[in-house]
Amino acid sequence: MDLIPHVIDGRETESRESLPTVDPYTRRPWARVALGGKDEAGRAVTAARRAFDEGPWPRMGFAERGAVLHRLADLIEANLDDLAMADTTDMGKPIADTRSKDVPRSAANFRFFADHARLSSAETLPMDSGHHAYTRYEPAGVVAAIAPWNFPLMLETWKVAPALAWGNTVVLKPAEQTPASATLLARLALEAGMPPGVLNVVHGFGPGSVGEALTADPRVDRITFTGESATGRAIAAAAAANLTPVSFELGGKGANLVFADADLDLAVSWSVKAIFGNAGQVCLAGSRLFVQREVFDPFLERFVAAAEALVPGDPKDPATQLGPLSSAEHYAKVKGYIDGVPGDGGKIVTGGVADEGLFVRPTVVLDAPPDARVRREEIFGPVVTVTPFGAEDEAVAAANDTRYGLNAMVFTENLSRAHRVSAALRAGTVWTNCFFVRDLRAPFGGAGDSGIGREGGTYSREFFTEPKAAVMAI
Ligand code: TXE
Repeated sequence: MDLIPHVIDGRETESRESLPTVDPYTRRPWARVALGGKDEAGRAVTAARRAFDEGPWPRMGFAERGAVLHRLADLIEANLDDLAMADTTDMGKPIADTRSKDVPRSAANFRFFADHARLSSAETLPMDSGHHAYTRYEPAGVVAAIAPWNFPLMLETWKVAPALAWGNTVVLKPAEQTPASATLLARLALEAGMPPGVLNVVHGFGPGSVGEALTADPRVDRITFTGESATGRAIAAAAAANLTPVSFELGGKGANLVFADADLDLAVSWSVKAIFGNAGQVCLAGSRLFVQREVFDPFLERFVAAAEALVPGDPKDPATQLGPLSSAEHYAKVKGYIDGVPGDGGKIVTGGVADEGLFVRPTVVLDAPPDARVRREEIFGPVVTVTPFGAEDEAVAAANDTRYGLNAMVFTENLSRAHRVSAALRAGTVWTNCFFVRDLRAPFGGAGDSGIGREGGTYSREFFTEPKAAVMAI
């Protein structure tokens, strides 16, 4: 079986131990991954530190660095099949999605941030005192990027691309469940001409291992993390010892408001994608659906029909729309939520765990009271609660009744309502009549338990640089 190595200081490296990485569809190991620990994490930080303190990367011009990042994007596109298959095999995501979304968006991340860094201007401030001040955006240093398993390559590149574009060096720790594409990415980065030590990949676990070692290392200048809110708290505690700045994208419990004046076809089609895409394993999932009473019945009927029509199957088959959940542990967690629905007062109208493998059918829950676990906690599976509402302010209050504040969706044909409700919702992103559409210049992140900080465009620049004020007497 193939071994997926670390990439440290430009070299592929193994560890004494290795771990099988399991294909959740076949439920069999398909490769082994080098299992790093604190030693490997320390060596990777040393390499990244040296590449930053002594190497050419932070000292290159934006155009030269950008050219390497564009070459890397070219190579990602040229290797689309391998990268897509790596993520699909590791986590069970349909190949149609990895081919059309995850991998192309990963290439786009490098292109966007390379160009954004090169074209960014900085302030010049003429002062009444006869001085002027100007801003320099200097790379922060060594970035630890800790990634989750639900969009492996896409979320890794979302962190790595801006960090590299602004001249930092990186140690990337992919999720232990989905290691393969990160090693492929590091190989392609070297092929693109990135100097050794600029992008390092270390495989291993979080607590007590690679993840914890990276977050506690005083030689790390920035920590960017996507994952569970509880993990965010542990990382924040580790980072506090060194006052290392953190950027966190954590859990979500997205509200999706369908008003009676919505285009129902559009609302049904996006609402299905919003909760059942990637088998609901999306922080942005529209897992709390609120539908205005006047259209509740027709909406529900069409929504349930569309959910039941999704094609489950082998994620490697291009026709598959719904893969298995990403791991046996995660399946057990989602099953636990579904099993708890009746006891919490809810009613399952369609779905439930399937008879085979790690599949969960699109699951629609009615009558879940506001305090039911399915309505409060991030399930991270294809499970949605549907609740009727009367007036607009009732919908907004219900949507905002959550610790999370990552995103929300609004379906209405009324322009004033769209603006009003977008303003009233406590969420980092509000989509009207669409879902998952991104402009990489826009802020991305969440309020409350959904995270700390924003990334995207100038927001990424703020995080991955040390802005300096240079003040001149004229
Ligand atoms: O996440 P973790 P898991 C949610 C989702 C899911 C749950 C658990 O609800 O069911 O989180 O998933 C590393 N120091 N989301 O266990 O633990 C870990 O090795 C440093 C939401 O996969 O947060 C992995 O690389 N690192 C979500 C990464 O953190 C640590 C995406 C994520 O793992 C660490 C994924 C530590 N102490 C899951 N502990 C989203 N918001 O998109 C763990 N890690």
